[in-house]
Amino acid sequence: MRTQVAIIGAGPAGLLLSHLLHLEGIQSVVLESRSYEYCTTRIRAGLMEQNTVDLLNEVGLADNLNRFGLPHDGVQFTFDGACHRIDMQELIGRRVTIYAQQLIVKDMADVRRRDGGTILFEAEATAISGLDDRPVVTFTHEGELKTLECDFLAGCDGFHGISRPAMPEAVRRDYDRVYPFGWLGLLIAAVPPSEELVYSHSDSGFALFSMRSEELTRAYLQVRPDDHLDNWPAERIWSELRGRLGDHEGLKLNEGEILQQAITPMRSWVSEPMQYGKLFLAGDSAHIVPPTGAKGMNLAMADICALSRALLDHYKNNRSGYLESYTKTCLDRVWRAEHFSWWMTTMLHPPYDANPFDLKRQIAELRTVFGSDAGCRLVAENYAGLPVVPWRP
Ligand code: RFL
Ligand code: PHB
Repeated sequence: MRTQVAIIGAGPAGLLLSHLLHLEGIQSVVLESRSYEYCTTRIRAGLMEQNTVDLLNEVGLADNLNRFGLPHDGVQFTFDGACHRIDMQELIGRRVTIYAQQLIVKDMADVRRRDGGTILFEAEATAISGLDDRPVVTFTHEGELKTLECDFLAGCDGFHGISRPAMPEAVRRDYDRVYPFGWLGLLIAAVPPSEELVYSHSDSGFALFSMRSEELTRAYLQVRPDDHLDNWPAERIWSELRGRLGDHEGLKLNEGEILQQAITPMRSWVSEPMQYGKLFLAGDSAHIVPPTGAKGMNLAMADICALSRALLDHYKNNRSGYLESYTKTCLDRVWRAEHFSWWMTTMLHPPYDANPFDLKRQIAELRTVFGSDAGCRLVAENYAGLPVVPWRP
């Protein structure tokens, strides 16, 4: 097989790239190790920045997002017995939207299939060669070993993919921080405590109350990094959710069946550079953020805008400047999101070895930020999303 751009991974990054290239007449093939069913039902992110929503509208991917997405003008933070609301709409004229990652993945995969795009599910890339000149990907599909030749290779294969390790060790540098806590993610058949997201700091740990619909709560509890689901029987989950949300007017914890639960570790991690020869990394294959800032999926799509602009400028205008500056364009924005996600995480999670001074200091920081217009604006600007480069040259 041969194509112009080979894409490994049918997550938000890979599928968006394939669609944008198609809009401008550039061919691609997407290789995805998992099945269509797995990719379109796996529960992960849920919050989209305004930029992401605007982009998906601009490129014809937002029909379901506009019908079923839940736009939020504000977001709430509880700590020290009080609830603070940040009105993003009022402060900066922007907002965020709740729409599940597996649904936007399904929407994008379905649009690619409708448009005759090639996405090979259950096709695992096993080796990469020729990155300096003519890349070749070896993959297994329908029981056979096959090869895909291309002009460019987009490594959209997430943190555990094969693209990043295919770069020579000597050119790469990793920046890493592992946090001393994880998140227990819960999907609950109950009306969410509030119409907006609530981030709750408490002495017994952080909790986040999000949603997937008006009847479906998505909640997260700070847990120890090596914690196990066996340690979290339903009574403990409910008592921690109730305790950490606290008593606030207008916020009501509703109980319901716990439909799904899983523990995720938290880390910050960046690999630099994001390109080598004809290989370009995008999304989680190049960087990871802790979920507290809700940035991962949004960063993946922002990288793709830079990559699509660079590839289109090469194919349409025979120019290479955007390809050469790809890493810098992405990482300038990525590092700011890394900082915001780290900041939200360290500000909102009491460490397990915190002494009374640490807790008082943390509450003072929360009061400094949320008690100030400038602080609220800073949070709003970063939470609703920093500017993204245009996806076309
Ligand atoms: P993905 O989604 O991991 O997709 C990579 C795809 O590559 C495939 N793959 C391969 N295919 C072929 N051959 C191989 N050798 C392959 N190796 C891997 C994989 O099967 C997979 O389908 O990466 P992408 O596209 O970069 O997207 C990144 C996002 O998925 C991720 O950043 C977000 O889910 C992070 N995240 C959140 N991001 C947000 O923007 N807002 C949120 O609210 C948010 N909440 C979250 C999150 C992540 C979470 N977890 C589970 C880590 C909440 C949680 C709990
Ligand atoms: C989610 O709804 O899954 C979600 C929302 C905000 C976050 C993290 C996850 O910061």
